[in-house]
Amino acid sequence: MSHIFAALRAFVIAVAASLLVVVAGCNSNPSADTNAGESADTPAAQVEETAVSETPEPTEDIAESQTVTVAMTATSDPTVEMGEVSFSATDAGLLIEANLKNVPAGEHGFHIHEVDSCEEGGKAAGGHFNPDKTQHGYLPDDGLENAHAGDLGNISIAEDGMGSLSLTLSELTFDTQQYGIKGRSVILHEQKDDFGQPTGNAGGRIGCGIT
Ligand SMILES: [Cu+2]
Ligand SMILES: [Zn+2]
Repeated sequence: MSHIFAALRAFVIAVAASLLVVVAGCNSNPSADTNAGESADTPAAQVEETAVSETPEPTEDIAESQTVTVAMTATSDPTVEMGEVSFSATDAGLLIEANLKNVPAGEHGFHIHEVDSCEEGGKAAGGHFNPDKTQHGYLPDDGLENAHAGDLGNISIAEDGMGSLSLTLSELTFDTQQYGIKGRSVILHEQKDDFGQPTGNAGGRIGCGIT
């Protein structure tokens, strides 16, 4: 009789142990939580299709399906919308398309700055995104050797306050790698970038968006 009891007891323990393994397995499934954290990192960015860089896979693999759109607002009053800037990975590189509005007519310096903040009238965005500590220039012409990675030149705004720009840059990616511009800011300046040193003499920061 005690043998049967002992066998039964062993069986119950075995079943209980395997149930614990199953429960622990369910609780440790991290995918839902990880995704929620990912989007919480980028409150101002609207990620249209997922696949942001969790793994060190080549960017090309996530490229074609991904577009991120960043809202631009006035640094003097964040309730004033200044249009948007979208980032799409293509075979030729990162496509940056800006469609701005409510901006004074003329040429305005347009850069990626280092820090993901629009506070303090845009000053909290820090300096130009410059991973290689090079001089200021115009990335499409000067390349990473002679321009900051964030040097996107100027955007031309018409009398109606609107302007657009489209650049494809093979040097840049939208992630947090060396030339990745995720987790940074897009700054629209008060004045024209004249490509002088150290930062183009473009004056104050009138528009800002967080990547
Ligand atoms: Cu700038
Ligand atoms: Zn620069």
